[in-house]
Formats: sequence, structure tokens, C-alpha cells
Amino acid sequence: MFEAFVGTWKLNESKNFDEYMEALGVNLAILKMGNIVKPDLIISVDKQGVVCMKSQSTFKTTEIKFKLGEQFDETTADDRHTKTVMTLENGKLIQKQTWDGKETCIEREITDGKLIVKCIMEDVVAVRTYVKA
Ligand code: ACD
Repeated sequence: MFEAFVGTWKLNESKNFDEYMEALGVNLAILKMGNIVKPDLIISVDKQGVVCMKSQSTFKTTEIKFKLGEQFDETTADDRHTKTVMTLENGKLIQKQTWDGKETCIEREITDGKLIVKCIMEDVVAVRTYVKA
């Protein structure tokens, strides 16, 4: 089931991402970059079940490695230091990040061959659509 996520994806569309970054408390300079940048998302998995998720752009590149269900330390593109856990629920890859008593959730699912990314912080939802490179 996870295999559907594997590959190289390009950002194609982004809705409400500025509001999401604002809700996270991202500073204005970074927020402006976040609005412009169109990252590639490269997802792979090795034989041991370790998933690598790399978000690559001219502005910033981040990489996380994790096993489903196992908490790890993440440093995000906007430099939050979070405790993160990834799970697969009904075909959705769910990323829960907690830091400073706050929580955000990033849900990824494949719909019509596209990778739909929903970024949720309290009542704010951003939707970003990636297509296969
Ligand atoms: C995606 C969305 C995943 C969102 C996760 C974290 C981003 C949070 C804040 C953005 C901060 C800085 C962004 C500036 C440029 C980096 C490139 C965008 C990062 C996804 O995976 O699409």
C-alpha cells in the first residue's frame, strides 16, 4: 500500500499554505519564500522498511528518515524541532508533529495518481497537490 507514495513528485498547486504557515508562527521572510517555492518531494523505502522523504528546492532541502509508528526527532523547513510520528491509516500517510505544547498534522494521500498533501493546524487547512515527475 505504501508503494503508491514512492517516487519523485513535483508541486503543482498550493492552496492556503500562507495561512497554514502563519498559524505555525513562521516569520514573514520565510513565509514569503514558502509561498513561492515549488519543491520536489522524493519518497523511497528500503528493505528494512525505513522510509526516506526528501523535500528539495532551491531555497531549502529537508530530509527525514523514519519507520511507520516510531516517533523520531524532526527539524522542519521553518526550523521547528518536533517530535514526529508517521502512520498509515486507511491509505493515508499521517504525520503528527508536536512541539512547545502545539500540534500539527500533515496528511498525504494518492487520489487520481496525484499526491494530495493536507496541512492542518487548528482550524486552518492548506491543500497542496503534487504530480509525478
Ligand atoms: C509540503 C508541505 C509540508 C509542510 C511542512 C512544513 C512546512 C512548514 C512551513 C514552511 C516553512 C518554510 C517553507 C519555505 C520553503 C521550504 C519549501 C516548502 C516546504 C514544504 O510538503 O508541500
